[in-house]
Amino acid sequence: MTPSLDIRALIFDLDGVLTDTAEFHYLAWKRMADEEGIPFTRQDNEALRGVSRRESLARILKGRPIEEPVAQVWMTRKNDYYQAYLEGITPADILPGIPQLLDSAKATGLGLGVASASRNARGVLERLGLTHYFDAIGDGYCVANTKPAPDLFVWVAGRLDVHPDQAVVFEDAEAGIDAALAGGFHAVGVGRSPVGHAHLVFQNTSDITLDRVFDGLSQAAARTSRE
Ligand code: B16
Ligand code: MG
Repeated sequence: MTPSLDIRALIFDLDGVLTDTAEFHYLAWKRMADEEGIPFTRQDNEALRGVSRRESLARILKGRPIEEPVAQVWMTRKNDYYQAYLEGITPADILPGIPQLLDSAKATGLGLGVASASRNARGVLERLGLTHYFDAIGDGYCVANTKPAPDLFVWVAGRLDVHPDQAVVFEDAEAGIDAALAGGFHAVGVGRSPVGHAHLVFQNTSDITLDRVFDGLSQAAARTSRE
């Protein structure tokens, strides 16, 4: 028998799911790294998806020691560069299919949340014109332990008044899928990063519809119950 799902909310990662700011993060870190003579490539940048600003710096440094006050100065500088790029963001930068997905979820009565590791998340949502869709917005200020810890998703689910197994998380990052699975959420991977351990994966946001999500998650739950 196919287990029936009781989905009441959708929780979206921001960077890489609602919009694609990874290039801006890359350009800002790259400028800072070049100024400090630290090698940093686009490929290195892929490992920074979904992880906090401090963890991003640690991964860029690859074990090279740094005094904490210096780390704080470098991160502030990178964030200044990043925020200059964000000034150019408009609703045209929402990824394809996302407005339709949010509209159909709203019409169906699902709760909607954002769970982003970014401390710039609220500003980005405002620039995209998406803030009004969401009943709960969790960002890099809300919890101490960021992805891959499940804390941020659990925080948003609490605000939406749903249990993790009543919520679907959409994530583009390995750390984000790890976090969703650790929290007991239904996990949907988006894009080409290592998200294959999600319950369901869409290569492009334009492919995501509510019917496909519910069908795909039902099939994943049926597979699990047979194992
Ligand atoms: P900030 P998400 C994450 O956002 C980004 O994917 C990640 O690359 C970034 O380091 C992190 O936010 C922190 O961002 O420096 O703006 O606080 O994918 O969780 O929406
Ligand atoms: Mg992301």
